[in-house]
Amino acid sequence: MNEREWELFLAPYEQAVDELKVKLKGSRSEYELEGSHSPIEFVTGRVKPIASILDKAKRKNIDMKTLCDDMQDIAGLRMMCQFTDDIRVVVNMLRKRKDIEIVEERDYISHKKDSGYRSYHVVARYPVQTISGEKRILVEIQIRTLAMNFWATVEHSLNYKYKGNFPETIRIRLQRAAEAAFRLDEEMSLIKGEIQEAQAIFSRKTEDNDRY
Ligand code: 0O2
Repeated sequence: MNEREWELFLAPYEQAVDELKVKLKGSRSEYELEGSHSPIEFVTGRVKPIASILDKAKRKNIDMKTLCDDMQDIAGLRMMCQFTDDIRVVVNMLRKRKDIEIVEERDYISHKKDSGYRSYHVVARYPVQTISGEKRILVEIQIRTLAMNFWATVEHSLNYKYKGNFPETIRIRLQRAAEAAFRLDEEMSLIKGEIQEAQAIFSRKTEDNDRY
């Protein structure tokens, strides 16, 4: 594909990411307006860079003709949660949405990857309205805690540096760090009530200050 063809191919993916970011951030605002704990801390999204698409296609032997069906994460959203329990709430919320059709779920929390990676992946079809009609494209939504996200972000950067071939010491340290992140989530879950109470007081105080 030349530059123009890539631009055309990726346009609906850009649109899907932009639209879903607005919608999912909107859900967070709804919780805030209700004054209840938001299971969504923040939402990010990206369209996979062309170089990464080509790289992954080569690595996984994906034909460019079937790219839109065989590569599920060209459009990617991430939903970060404060607590592990929030992930289930977010997934249930996604299951109830009428604007996406879930085609697959991958639970890398109950079944962590060998690397130590933990996250919950939801693959869904999302209809994008284009001038030539509706395009139902695949989006991958990764749901994880802040601690899981910290680990994955750091590991991803190191992966880029070492191209997947980590020296043994780093591989082991990363696995240990993943377990430490998991334990951090467990510890935080044990004082979830306390934290939420404090956050509610803090946000009321901030609102009062904002009035002046
Ligand atoms: P990006 O966009 O740079 O993050 P595969 O790619 O073979 O692992 P597959 O079938 O595409 O697997 O699906 P999977 O594993 O459900 O989702 C792949 C995406 O999950 C990756 O995208 C990462 O975002 C994330 N991921 C999966 N395993 C790991 C891991 O061990 N460490 C980190 N940091 N992230 C992981 P990409 O393709 O790597 O691209």
